[in-house]
Amino acid sequence: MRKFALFLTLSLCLFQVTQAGNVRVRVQDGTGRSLTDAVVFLESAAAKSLVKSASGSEIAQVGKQFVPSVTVVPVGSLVQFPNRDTVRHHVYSFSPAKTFELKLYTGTAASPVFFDRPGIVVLGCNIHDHMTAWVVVVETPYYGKSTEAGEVTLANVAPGSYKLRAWHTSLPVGAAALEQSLTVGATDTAVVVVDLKGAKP
Ligand SMILES: [Cu+2]
Repeated sequence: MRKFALFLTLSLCLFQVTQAGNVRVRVQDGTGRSLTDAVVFLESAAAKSLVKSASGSEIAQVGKQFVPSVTVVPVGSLVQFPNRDTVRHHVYSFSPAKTFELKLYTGTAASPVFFDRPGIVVLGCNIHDHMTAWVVVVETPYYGKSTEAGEVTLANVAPGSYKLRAWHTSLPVGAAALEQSLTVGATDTAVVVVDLKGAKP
């Protein structure tokens, strides 16, 4: 009986390991230069049903800057906006995906902001015009942000057909994430180069 149970467990592990692929993406501009902090994600109906909200993200205000400047969260996530400066900030967004404001405050804002719709949310500060940051809200568990080398690895992706989408802050204001189709196999690693024409490193 015990042997049987062990066998079952092992088979299940094996099943999980083999039924997922990895997607390695390199994001570059139209001339081949790497794009850092590009947001890359995979969309499909199946991916949408696997979304799990997250609550660990924060966008701090440090030295009159938002840190980090680009955040990607799954839909339904809460984000904290702690102020680590001694000056006050007034964080706001007029974006359709999330309109909100956190009035003049120092220290940790009273409550986190709930990002309940997919899209690109542009943040500003009413007091410091130069402060800007972005929250990309995605309907998928498969997402990431590119490194300095322009690389993102999306691990353990269920096999299937997806829309691979990519977005960078240097795209024209209001631009949606670019998309291309991608099929992910059960065990392989897909290597994709995304050319974000019009973006700048
Ligand atoms: Cu400010």
